[in-house]
Amino acid sequence: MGRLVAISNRVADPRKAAAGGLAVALGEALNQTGGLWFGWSGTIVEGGTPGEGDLHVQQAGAVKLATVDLCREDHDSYYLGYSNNVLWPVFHYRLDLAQFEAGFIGGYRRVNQMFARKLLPLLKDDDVIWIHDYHLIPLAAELRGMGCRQKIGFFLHIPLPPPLIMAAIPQHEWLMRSLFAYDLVGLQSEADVQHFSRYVQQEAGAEVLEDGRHRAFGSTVQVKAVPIGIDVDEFASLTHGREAQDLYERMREEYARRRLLIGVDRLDYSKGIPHRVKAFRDLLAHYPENRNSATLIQIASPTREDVDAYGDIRRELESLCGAINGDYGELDWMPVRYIHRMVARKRIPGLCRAARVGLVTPLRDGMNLVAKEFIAAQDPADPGVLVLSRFAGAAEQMKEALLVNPYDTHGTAEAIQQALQMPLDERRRRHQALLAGIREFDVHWWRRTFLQALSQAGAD
Ligand code: GDG
Repeated sequence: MGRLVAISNRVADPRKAAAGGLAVALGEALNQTGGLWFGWSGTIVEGGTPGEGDLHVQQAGAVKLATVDLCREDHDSYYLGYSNNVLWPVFHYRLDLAQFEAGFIGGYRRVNQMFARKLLPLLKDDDVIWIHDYHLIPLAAELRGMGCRQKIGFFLHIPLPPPLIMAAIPQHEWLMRSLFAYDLVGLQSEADVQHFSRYVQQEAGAEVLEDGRHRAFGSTVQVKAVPIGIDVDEFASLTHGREAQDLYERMREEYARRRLLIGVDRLDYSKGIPHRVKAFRDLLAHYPENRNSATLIQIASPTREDVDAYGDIRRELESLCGAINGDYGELDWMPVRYIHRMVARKRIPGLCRAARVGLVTPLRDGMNLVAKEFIAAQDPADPGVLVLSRFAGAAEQMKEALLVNPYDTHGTAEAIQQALQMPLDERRRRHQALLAGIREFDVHWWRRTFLQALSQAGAD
């Protein structure tokens, strides 16, 4: 196989820790193979020219990083506007939060065109190009228009919604047609593949061929569920690192008489954090034996703070946590510890391992890597229990978790109670099955499976 060229909105030095599922997974994949990683530099140039940006190239171990600056206007329309105020909410089924401003689409197309222009001279004939996520859906079409003939694959890290939700986006047909410029489109779940298939059949009269191939708009694309995984060994080894161990021991000591529940998320409305906190309040209300005992530590790391909806959820969460602590707290016990800061990656496994219950209850999520990290961090002899939303992509694979509907506050509280009461042998049995699953379908499986399918796509 030729060199791997990965393209995503943000690029991170794969030798350093990153927050956010895509950066973590791609960094791990590229670290293995080497190659080129292309994307936005993170720099916003005030007063720059739309559609223009300086290119920076640097070597980071085996990986060459090529990044482009964005001017303020492009950043605001491409990134804040179309990507995060249109595609992110709609793809997470939140039409109520979408802002369909006419000016956004121009910036989105302009930046995708600029990325194609900047990337093209860096490409070699036998490169395999792997484009990631919703910011860059039309990038292959732009590259093809400039004469690029290499294999191009796309992986969508977020859910692909059902046709009638997709159809709310004014440019939905253009977006979906853009996917036909790829040889392979990878999605997180079978449910997402069905949504794609239904959309293209209903809206574009697509013909469904073998192996997930779909023919429409005069071309054929293969669409396949390739659920993303984590590097289980790396995460498990972090668990035994000094930072994780120190934290684990401190937590164990501090919560010796109490039971710890943990949530680790970016503070995003898709993650269902307020719903989770309400379920925890319901637990305290209906199962009083947990008062003065069960403690929820919720890490909600800051993200996209310049998008309005994120300020709203922060305020909602702060007032909810304050109210619960006020209503139920004791002089020596705070029911909820809410931390709105990024926690060092090396410490997260220690926190997960000290917890009796992991709460991963998004309202909608492409996959959710935290669910898998929680399982990887557990002590197999005395593991914690995962309470997982049925609306996370991970639920298709992680059937031995306690699956919940996060909109059902009392139902979620009951599942938490079941997790807190679960006998050791059942905890072990569930953990063993979950661990075997995340080991088999780890991040290396994901990369291999996607790239193998890409190398074969369109070959016949
Ligand atoms: C997208 C999709 C899909 C979180 N807080 C901190 C921190 N994290 C790390 C976690 C985990 C990652 O960030 C989050 O991954 P998720 O998968 O939960 O979610 P998204 O960022 O929304 O990622 C998602 C993913 O792409 C991959 O395809 O699973 O569905 O939405 O690794 O541990 N890391 C550190 N400090 C924190 O405070 N260091």
